[in-house]
Amino acid sequence: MSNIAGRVREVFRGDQRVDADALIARLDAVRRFLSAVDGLLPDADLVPAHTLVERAGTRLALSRDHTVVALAGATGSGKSSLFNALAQLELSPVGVRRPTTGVTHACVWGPLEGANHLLDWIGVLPRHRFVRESALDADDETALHGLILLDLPDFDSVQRSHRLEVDRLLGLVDQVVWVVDPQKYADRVIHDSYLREFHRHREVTLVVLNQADRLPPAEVPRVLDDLRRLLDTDGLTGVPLLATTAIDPAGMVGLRNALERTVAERQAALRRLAGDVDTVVAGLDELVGSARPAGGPDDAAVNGLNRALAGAAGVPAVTEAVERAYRHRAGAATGWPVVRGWRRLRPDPLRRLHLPGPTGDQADPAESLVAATSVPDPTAAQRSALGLAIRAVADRAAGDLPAAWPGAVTSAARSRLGDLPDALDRTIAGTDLGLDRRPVWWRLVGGVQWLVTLAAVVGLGWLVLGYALRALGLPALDNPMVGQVPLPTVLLLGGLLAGLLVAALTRPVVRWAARRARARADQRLTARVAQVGDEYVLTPVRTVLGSYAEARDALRDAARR
Ligand SMILES: Nc1nc2c(ncn2[C@@H]2O[C@H](COP(=O)(O)OP(=O)(O)OP(=O)(O)O)[C@@H](O)[C@H]2O)c(=O)[nH]1
Ligand SMILES: [Mg+2]
Repeated sequence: MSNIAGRVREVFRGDQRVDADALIARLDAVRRFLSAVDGLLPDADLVPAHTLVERAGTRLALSRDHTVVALAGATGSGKSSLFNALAQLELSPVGVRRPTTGVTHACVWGPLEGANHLLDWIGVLPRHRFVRESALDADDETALHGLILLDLPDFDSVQRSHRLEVDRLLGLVDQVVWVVDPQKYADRVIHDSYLREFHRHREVTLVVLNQADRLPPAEVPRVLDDLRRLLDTDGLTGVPLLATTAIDPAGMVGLRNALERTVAERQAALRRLAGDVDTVVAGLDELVGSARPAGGPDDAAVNGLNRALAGAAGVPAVTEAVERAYRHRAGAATGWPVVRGWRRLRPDPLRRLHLPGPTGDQADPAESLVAATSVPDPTAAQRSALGLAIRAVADRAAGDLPAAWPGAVTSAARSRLGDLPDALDRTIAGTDLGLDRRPVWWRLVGGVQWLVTLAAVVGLGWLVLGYALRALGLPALDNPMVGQVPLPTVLLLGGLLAGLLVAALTRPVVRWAARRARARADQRLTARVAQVGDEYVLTPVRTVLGSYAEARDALRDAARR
């Protein structure tokens, strides 16, 4: 058995008082537990806790001045006889035909008005409610004022409806007096199906061996001893055990005194509910256990997730496009002006992915809810890698949580899987890839290229003009000479050669800078994709772990008497 259940004290508390405020705090803790695990644990496992919270709330809101005591037992044990003997009236028919009592009868000591709401809730029909108060014997009965005694049908009945009625009422009453008779006191049904189930309600359990007059007086202590031994085996050590004789007022004194004490203490309802909380907490214990709430998935699992997300988001394709786009744009800015125009005609590799183009125009991440880019869809392998990474995150996060939780953690990790592709796509579209600013050196090199090209054009123009003048028989231009070569020729050839040389020298620099741009983009994209992973996978997982921690704390508070 686990720790929390162990902490619920199993010792018989006898007349230890239950503080109403402490009980309400424990019930609040059960409520907190339920809200923490809502939607995470199977509803079927939570039914007893929900029932407790609802019943306890209602019972405490109804009269606390009344104590509802049920007489329960096998058919013919003498429940109705005891009921009538205590009421000193023939209220519930006693018969020889078995079973006799088919519906619950109630007798209220004191005015009926105050008790009616309680009896409505318990479900005793008005025609089976009786009042034990008359002017003649009012003084004798004051000690029982506030008692609502119920005569239940038989729980071992051939009539299924009787058993259902008994089971329902045993869940609602404040105290149970189990009535057994000398013939059937050792019957397995009463011990296995009922008394054993009540071991957490020992404080509100009383057992009577009725029809004691049918035994030779010397036998009574021996039968009581035998019954006590059976009760010990049932886990009911220490519960009051009395011998009664319904047909003789003297044989009722012990039971009557016990009931008077119960009524005077006004504790039965609280003790009953405290026992209910113990039962519910013990039942929930294995759902929560004592495992420490894990801190979350470890770094290795998170890194694996980020890698898988980056793959599924097409980060490698984008970073490759960034490298090519850098080369493309740098080429267009620094290349030989003669071929620059031709370069510009070729599409920008990032534009092809519908990512920010050469002007650096950023896609607005909130702009659309559908795929924003044309980054290729993840392959089947990437999708399955992502599935495995998410599962690994869930497994590591769940750690050694009790069996009911890993499923909830996995569901949480996968809960937003459907939204991931769009989120990743929007993130990729919204990430500044670092290409929007044109480096100064591009402009410088571009300027030099223009200058040398201009020189070549001037040289060409000069030469063309010289030829034209010569062709028309006009006086030739007086070309200045640079060494042996005329200046226009130097300008033309020098300009062309310088242009090609600058282009050739720039190329390795561009390649190196493009690789850096790719690495920078990779870093940014990976960081943004990790944010998406955090929001869509890790946050839901952490929420479940938080709920586990809350549930565990709440259950610990609920267990505290
Ligand atoms: N001698 C003797 N007979 C008793 C005593 N109590 C009950 N009886 C008799 O036992 C029989 C059954 O009594 P009931 O009170 O009807 O028993 P019950 O437990 O209400 O039975 P169901 O209503 O069928 O569940 C009746 O004939 C009673 O007269 C007792 O203390 N001594
Ligand atoms: Mg009866």
